[in-house]
Amino acid sequence: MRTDSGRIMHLADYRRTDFVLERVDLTFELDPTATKCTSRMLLHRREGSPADAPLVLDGDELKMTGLLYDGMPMEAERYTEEDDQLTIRDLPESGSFEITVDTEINPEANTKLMGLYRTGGVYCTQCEAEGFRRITYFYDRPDVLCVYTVNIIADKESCPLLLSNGNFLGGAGYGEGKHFAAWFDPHPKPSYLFALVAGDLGVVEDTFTTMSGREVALKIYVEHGKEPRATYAMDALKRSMKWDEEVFGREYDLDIFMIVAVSDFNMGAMENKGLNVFNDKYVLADPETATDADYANIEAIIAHEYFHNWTGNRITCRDWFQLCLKEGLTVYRDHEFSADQRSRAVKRVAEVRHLKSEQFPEDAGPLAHPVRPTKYREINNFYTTTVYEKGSEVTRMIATLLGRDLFKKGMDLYFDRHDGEAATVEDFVKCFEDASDRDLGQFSLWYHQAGTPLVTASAAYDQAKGTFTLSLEQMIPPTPGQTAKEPMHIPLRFGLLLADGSEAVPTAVEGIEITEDVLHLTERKQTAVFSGIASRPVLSLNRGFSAPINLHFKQSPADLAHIARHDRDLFARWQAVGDLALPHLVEAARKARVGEDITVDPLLGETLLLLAADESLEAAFRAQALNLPSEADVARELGSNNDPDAIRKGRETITQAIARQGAAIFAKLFDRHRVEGGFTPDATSAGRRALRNAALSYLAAAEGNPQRAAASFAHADNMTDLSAALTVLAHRFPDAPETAAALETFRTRFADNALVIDKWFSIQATIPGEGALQRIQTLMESPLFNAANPNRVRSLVGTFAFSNPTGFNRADGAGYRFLADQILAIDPRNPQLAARILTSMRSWRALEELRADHARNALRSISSNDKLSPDVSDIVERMLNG
Ligand code: B3K
Ligand code: ZN
Repeated sequence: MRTDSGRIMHLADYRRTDFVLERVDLTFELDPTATKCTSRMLLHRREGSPADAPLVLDGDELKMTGLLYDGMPMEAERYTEEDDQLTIRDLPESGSFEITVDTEINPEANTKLMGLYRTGGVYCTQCEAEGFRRITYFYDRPDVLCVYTVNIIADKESCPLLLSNGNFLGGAGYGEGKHFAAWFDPHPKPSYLFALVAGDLGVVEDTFTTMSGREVALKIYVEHGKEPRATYAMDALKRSMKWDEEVFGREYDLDIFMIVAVSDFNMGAMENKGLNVFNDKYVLADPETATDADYANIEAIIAHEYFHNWTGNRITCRDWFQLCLKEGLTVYRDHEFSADQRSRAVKRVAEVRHLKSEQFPEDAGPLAHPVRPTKYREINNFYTTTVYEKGSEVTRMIATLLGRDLFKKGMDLYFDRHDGEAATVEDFVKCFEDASDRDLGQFSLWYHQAGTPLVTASAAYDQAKGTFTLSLEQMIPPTPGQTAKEPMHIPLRFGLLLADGSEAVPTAVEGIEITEDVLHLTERKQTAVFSGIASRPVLSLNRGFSAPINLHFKQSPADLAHIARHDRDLFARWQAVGDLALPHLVEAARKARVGEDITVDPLLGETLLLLAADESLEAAFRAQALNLPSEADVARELGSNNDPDAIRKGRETITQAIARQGAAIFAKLFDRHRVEGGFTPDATSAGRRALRNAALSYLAAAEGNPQRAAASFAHADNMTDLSAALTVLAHRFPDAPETAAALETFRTRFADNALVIDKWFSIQATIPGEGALQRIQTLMESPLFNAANPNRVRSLVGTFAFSNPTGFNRADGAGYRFLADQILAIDPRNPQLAARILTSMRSWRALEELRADHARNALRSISSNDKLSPDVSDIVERMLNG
């Protein structure tokens, strides 16, 4: 039976189920190709539901082998199985009854990796969003919560380990070489949080004592032999548990917390109650094979999934439209965690870089949608950077508006009021309104209006009057399905910097509400007058990126340089460098396009180098300051008619100029930031490595030969330095013999380590220029390429399409045609993966005409295929028509 549809789900259509599910007992008899699942559900009709309403359960590609009513076979005329639904009629008006559904599942054949599947000999499940219905007929929706008992029967030898959610009840032999285990999860949960894992895995064990003194067993399961690579993840887990107690007052609530790492997974990880399943990329790390970025990701994702235990699991979503309620909030929590564990400013820079490079393009293109959408066709396509990252920014803005104490009060109220419930965004916002007595009605538009607001600012200083006047105007661009927008409540953190670096304190402000250092822009146009300002200040606006907006504020290069040097907000200093650089990069791209000479204002290099050389700043921050806005940033700033080759050429010219200007400084940075002693993944050492490798990259540009990078590659004793050197070699000197030799050394040294080989593919997939496509096609022929492994496909095809602007957007359109072929090849096997990779074309309308034509044709060639999955079909149609 095929799933979907083309059916569109609307928020406005939400209604509760006609029956209440009291509990479910699941029994699995595992077999690679014929697993038996028996589901016994205890139900009763909901008070007020029509007496003749049938029970309608969801299914997807199911083979039902039995159906019982109160233990007796169900009469054929009482049920129908069609359109992925099981409909049962003539059910009692009152009192509980039991429905038993038997299904047979083929985990081996489940290449969609949704529901129950096998990876590396291990049985595992992925149920969010709608995978449970691929296991059995069920109320597979987040507002149906109940307690689960799970019995697992499996071959003892191949599956010594039998895991599910909750606490372990017991186990025993089962005859014929089999054994069984029983688990009970006392916390009512929706089906998307169900998990089962069975197989033969190694384990790292530890314990955590909670704030009320309960001891929790912690276990991380990995492939045998990989246990030592899971110790960092364990450390991150314990720190997350502690942090959530200290900062949010949240305690863990079961006797055991388990993480299982698998190598075939459609996403990063999954927060199943008490039994998280992870892509092994976000568990396994050691200095030889993981970069500092890998360590930081592991820490963040372990924390994220753990934090879901409260924001997502204890309080879940009423329906999938509310996805940001758990995802945006949990991203905010993991961001705060990482900021506390590392450097807050550096973390904020990384977050904003990510937001601008991923979410802003989504919000500006055909796939734009509100943080809280009102309709969807395929829910898996709404696990987007808008729901996650913009959702997190909206939560951050609530914290900014309310201040630390009231935000905490609102969070506590949310946990108290909605524990054990399936809540909505309105429920969440109400808690902050009640806690603060503030009206968040206008603010809530952030959930409902898509598109990145554009704030235009202009300022004037009147020496005679001692006033500083700031005019602000906001505009929210039209997005698919939303043409007219209301003005929003935009909190802008600010400061008025004086010539000596101190800050002006106005005696009065008129025309705008200010709380502490936050300006509240609430109208379409607003003018603020600050009095008592004795000398001309430099305005530092949107400090800390307090609002996720595009800001157009023409500040002179001298003012930006002043902010870059003096702002007390480190983030603002970084932002000022970017703001200084961006117009240069834009201008350079324009000139490159028409063949004009590109000149570079030395102030840019001076400012950048001043920060880079400032020993009083942390190394990680200095590395970020050296990292010029990306080609994608320039494309976004240009907005339309983009020529990726010209953008690259312009950026490259500026990079070269800075590299030459700062050659001596870079050489010093490179020599002085070698990290001595053994590798540790702490933020300080990571920062030193980042700064040193940033210097290496500029030095390679200045020197124009691969020697230094080749030497760095040869001497590297950790993956961060090794992969950084290899990237410089491959990207800057793709044809040098040194590069070929390094790639070969890397491949042979790590041939057995899939996660490292993914890096080998990614580094080559991002080599810029026309030749990229040919290289990708050759790499796909490599015996190391594996089309069945999502990480591998993402590392080559995904990375090429998302992160190689000149290679992918080749002027002849061959990159798009290649991608279209790949999407059609991946889709039948794994629709979610195909749909995700296809979103790499979300900015196609912003390309110059010829490329845009090629892109449109490629999209049409996908769309004209009549066997598309709903996942790909949803994306391609929105991309063409949105
Ligand atoms: N909640 C999961 C994502 C599920 C994606 C389903 N297509 C992981 C996370 O955000 O924590
Ligand atoms: Zn999440």
